[in-house]
Amino acid sequence: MDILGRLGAGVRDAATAAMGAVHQISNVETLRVAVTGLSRAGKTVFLVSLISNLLALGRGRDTLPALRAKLDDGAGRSRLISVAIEPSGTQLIPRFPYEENLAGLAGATPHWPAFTDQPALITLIIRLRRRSGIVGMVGSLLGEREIRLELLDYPGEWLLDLPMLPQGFGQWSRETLHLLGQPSRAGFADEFLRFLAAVPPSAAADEAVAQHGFRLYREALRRAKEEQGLRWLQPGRFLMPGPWGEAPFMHFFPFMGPEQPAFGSLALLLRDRFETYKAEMRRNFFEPHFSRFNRQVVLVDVLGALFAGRTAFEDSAMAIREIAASYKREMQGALPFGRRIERVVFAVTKADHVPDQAQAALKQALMHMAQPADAAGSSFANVASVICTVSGDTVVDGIPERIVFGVPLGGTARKAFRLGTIPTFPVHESFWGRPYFRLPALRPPLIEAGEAAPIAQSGIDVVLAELIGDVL
Ligand SMILES: Nc1nc2c(ncn2[C@@H]2O[C@H](COP(=O)(O)OP(=O)(O)O)[C@@H](O)[C@H]2O)c(=O)[nH]1
Ligand SMILES: [Mg+2]
Repeated sequence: MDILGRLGAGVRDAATAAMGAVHQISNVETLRVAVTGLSRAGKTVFLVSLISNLLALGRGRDTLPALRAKLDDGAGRSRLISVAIEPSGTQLIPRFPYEENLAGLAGATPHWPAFTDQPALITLIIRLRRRSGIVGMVGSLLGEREIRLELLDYPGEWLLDLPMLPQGFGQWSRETLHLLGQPSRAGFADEFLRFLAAVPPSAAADEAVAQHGFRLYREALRRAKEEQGLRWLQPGRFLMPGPWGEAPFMHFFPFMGPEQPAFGSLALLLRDRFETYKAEMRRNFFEPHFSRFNRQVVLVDVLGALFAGRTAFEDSAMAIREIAASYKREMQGALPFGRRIERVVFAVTKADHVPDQAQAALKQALMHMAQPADAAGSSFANVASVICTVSGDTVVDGIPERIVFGVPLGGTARKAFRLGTIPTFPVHESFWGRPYFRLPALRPPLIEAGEAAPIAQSGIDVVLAELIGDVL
């Protein structure tokens, strides 16, 4: 922009002379997009499909109409020249294993990507012609543009630590213990709560006690997640340690000690560890992350949460709402991490689990979950990264119903799937009366390996258009 501005002011000769330099400075831009979501939200699958479809677009296969529209040159032709994966070079973060994940999905017995809590990065190089007419001759002098699209996959659980940053140990402990006492969680934390009751507030610092308490507390978090589908579980790194693993400073737990803990007390040790944990998260994750990745995609498994029952849904909604609220604060410049977040797209994943006619209700459910995200710059989309079903009609008890058909994972025969209706919000009491179930894992359709054909998806083009359409 600066360079174009100066050229516009009439420094034409200088422009011609400095063509080489200008080309280098202005023709390569880097866009940094972070893809996040709680575990199993569909991040890995989303990225594989996004890359597959972008590479295909570069070869002239248009499966991304909303994005293609942003690339139009005004005369019906695409300005896109090519899309390629950038060699990793000296990248510090592990590379996102695109080829391996695609090979798994495209195998004779297709399988979904393996679970990982490690962040992974991959960069695409998008080459395109400039818009004609906007900068006219100068534009053609400047030549092609090259956009480096950095794509990062990282666990959304870590964002759950953002609200902890301004809290002191006392406040965090009080709120966390209050939550643990709620009927929805009490059963999972019994052993931890019994342990707590036996530790006097003024107990002396003892490594064995600190470690034991940490393990019991973490076990309560793990059980709440696995057995009840809860997601509002702090600290985020306890269940998703990521590349840093477990270290002594993490061996703390919520604890109500004296206001001013004495030197050498357990309360002081736990408080110091809590503060170190926050400082670590800030230094190793929040600061590098938010100062770099200013465009974010938050994937939400709305259906998984909705059909896991009221407690699981409300807890997931709370987690997503907290994430949305911290993005909003970041966008308004209230978080001290440097560069502002410019765009956030919230997307419901696995939208192929419900028929075409239920898509609007699904999006409403997402918007309800991500309520505080109404700041300018946030948008919402429905995504099926890998379409595993087809919509069709059936008759149940004499009443016609629109449902989806797909193959359950591990099976071969096509089956009808009826998840039931998506409720409107606020959810009517009667909705929660039905039995809970886990979203069935579906078999991915047969996918051609290599570069032959893009993965069949829906909605990825809308996400991309919202996310990067403004700079294409
Ligand atoms: N039917 C369907 N299932 C999906 C889709 N995306 C993800 N899944 C399912 O969700 C699981 C978790 O996805 P994954 O990308 O590994 O989640 P991550 O933990 O957020 O990286 C996969 O193993 C699939 O079973 C989709 O577009 N359609
Ligand atoms: Mg993953």
